[in-house]
Amino acid sequence: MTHLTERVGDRLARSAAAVQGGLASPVRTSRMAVVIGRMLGLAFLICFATGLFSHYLQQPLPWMRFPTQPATIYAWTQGVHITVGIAIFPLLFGKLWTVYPRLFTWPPFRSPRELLERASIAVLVASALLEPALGLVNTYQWYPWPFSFRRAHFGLAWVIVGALAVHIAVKLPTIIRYWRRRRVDQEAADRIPAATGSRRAFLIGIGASAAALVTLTAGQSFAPFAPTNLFAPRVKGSGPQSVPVNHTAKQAHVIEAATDPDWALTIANGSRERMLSLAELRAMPLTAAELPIACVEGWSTTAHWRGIRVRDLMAMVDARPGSALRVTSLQPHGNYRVMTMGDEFVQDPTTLVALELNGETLDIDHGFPARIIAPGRPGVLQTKWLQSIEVIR
Ligand SMILES: Nc1nc2c(c(=O)[nH]1)N[C@H]1C(S)=C(S)[C@@H](COP(=O)(O)O)O[C@H]1N2
Ligand SMILES: [Mo]
Repeated sequence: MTHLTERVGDRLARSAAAVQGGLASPVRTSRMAVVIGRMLGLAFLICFATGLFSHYLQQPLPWMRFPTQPATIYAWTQGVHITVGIAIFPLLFGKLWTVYPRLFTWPPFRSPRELLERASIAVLVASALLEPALGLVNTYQWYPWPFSFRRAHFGLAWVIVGALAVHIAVKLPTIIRYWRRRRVDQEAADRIPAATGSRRAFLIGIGASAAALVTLTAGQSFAPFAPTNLFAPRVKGSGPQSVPVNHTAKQAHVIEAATDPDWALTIANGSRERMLSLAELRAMPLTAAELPIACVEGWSTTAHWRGIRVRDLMAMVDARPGSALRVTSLQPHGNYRVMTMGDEFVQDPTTLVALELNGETLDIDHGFPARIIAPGRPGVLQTKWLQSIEVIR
């Protein structure tokens, strides 16, 4: 019996070795795995950092304070997040192409260390494939799953970072050994000159795919790329008043409430409450500001806004400086109906209840009669079709 299992084991090991031999290629080297691996590692770290920034802006921990200036800070970090996230695809496929013959190693592990290594790689590969795919689908405004995108994307990000830490720790000797091009490598290349050429071609291929993807999509976030934005879902300068719209007034079921001639904005601080009609708001001193709408989905557009400073409005109900606010939309339901704003944003002199966009009265799809526009915040927090603003602490 033991004899039989040994023979089967031998057979498997030999076939696995044969498969791996057949898949051997000059690009499938440890050096290549390290070269692509460190680019991927950097890309994941950039996405992780910018992703945390975006997540906590939307769901801050009590002690958190955020920069409000430069006003475009979120447009930048989120533009980088989406652009680098898209470039991850060719890097990831290149890396998997380089290392996948190791799938056929037999026996699958020989020591607890190898088991840990392979398990962490399985988790890493699965989550590293799923995470950018979820994000990409999200940029096309398609949410075909029942769970919250942000919570899933956030959770998976920690899984990737954890699995990556284990992977790097386990592979550290290899990483150090192949970090720099080595003499051994050079000698091998001298013997088979074709190998260096094909390795270079492989890397150029990955680089070119990443560059092409970035060139064809980054225009949604970065103006210089706008002329070559062929694939990204959002185009700068499109939409009413030259600003794209995510959810129209019709989709949000607010047309009736937003066009009601008796509409008034409620501002409240405890029992101090005031109602301001559109005419009263228009009669107040208006502040102008150049501010971007920077959607979590990656596109951004800077526009010219005019409206009343939120801090001036709140002073009318004696809100003390340092107050945080709850802003409620006329929208009857939906995730963006209620938004909270920390005091750093309330105090910024460019945080406005906007009445005008690019020199005209707000279009109904941009939040008529009044919307919030604040510097340095994700689009989801730029509440449209305002109903009330209340002090919460
Ligand atoms: N009440 C409400 N406000 C909202 C939304 C919404 O669906 N309802 N969408 C948000 C999102 S996701 C973005 S990106 C911006 C888009 O603003 P725009 O349509 O004026 O470009 O508005 C935000 N404000
Ligand atoms: Mo958005």
